[in-house]
Amino acid sequence: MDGLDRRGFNRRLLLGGAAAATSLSLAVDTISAPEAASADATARTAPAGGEVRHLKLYAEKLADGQMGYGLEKGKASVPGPLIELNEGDTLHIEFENTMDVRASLHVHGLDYETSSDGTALNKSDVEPGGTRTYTWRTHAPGRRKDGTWRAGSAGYWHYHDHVVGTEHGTTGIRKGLYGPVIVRRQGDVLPDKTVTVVFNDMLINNKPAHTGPNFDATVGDRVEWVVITHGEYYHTFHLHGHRWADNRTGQLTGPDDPSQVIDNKICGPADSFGFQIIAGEGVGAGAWMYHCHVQSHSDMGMVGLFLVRKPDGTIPGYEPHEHRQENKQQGKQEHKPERRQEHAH
Ligand SMILES: [Cu+2]
Repeated sequence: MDGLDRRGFNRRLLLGGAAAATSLSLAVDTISAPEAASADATARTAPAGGEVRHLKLYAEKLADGQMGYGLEKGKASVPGPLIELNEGDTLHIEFENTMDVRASLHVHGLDYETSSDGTALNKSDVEPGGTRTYTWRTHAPGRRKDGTWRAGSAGYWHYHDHVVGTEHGTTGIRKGLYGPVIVRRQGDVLPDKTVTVVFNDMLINNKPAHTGPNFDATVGDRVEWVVITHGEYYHTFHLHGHRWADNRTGQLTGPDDPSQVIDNKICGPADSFGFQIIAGEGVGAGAWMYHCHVQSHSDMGMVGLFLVRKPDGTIPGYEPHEHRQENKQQGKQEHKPERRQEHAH
């Protein structure tokens, strides 16, 4: 865990009921052999859903004027906690609004009644100091009575406020009231860790330009990325040195999976997608950039680092100060070297 994401680790909520992460310690060389996967099928997978779960969630004002969701009072973060479910699960969220303005919780991709819509339209928002239980349901795919196929809930989704500032939550989202949701299908491969990147207007995870966030991993870790966009602009998410499949899981199911393999994807407001990669697979440890590939956006600081370490903890060729200098010369916006240093290890 790097400095910034330590918070993220704490707020990670494993609703899937899976055992603590066991590292998938296949050597990079072994993975590159096509037959290795079937010969050594050790990946952990998601169990069947169907459980009824409960969660307490708070909306809070943060010290810096931003707003966040948190699992405990005083622990709100931007983005809010990762919520993971398995298809078939039901989640009851007791939502407490500790702020002095009305707030709500609105989710994408899941099943909910209008009473859990999180909008003023349906009177499903929450007054200052109030609480409300939102119920999210999920379902597995299956055939309808008329013979057509109904999609399951599995996917990389997200939740956000829908009332702060305007009836669409424009201020709430701008200030940080958003977070990731993952619904897994039975058999989906589970990651060693999950990181969330939210392009929100011209910031990533509401952090100042040029300050990341950075994410840490060790070569061979199975790292899951959730990418979400909010705000006014379209962005293109690009990760250096790694690629993924442009489908529901971001992974190929086998040699005949026709999904396009990509390393760059457009993501407009309220879009979300996710994928898993093996850190440093075929390319090794290093400081790998991720950034919005709209050139003016990356120049203005929509960039962070995927710091992939060797097992001994070192990152070959990575010198944080050089990177900082580059930003200083190229970036027009105010730069905060102290913050950058925080991310450096
Ligand atoms: Cu952009």
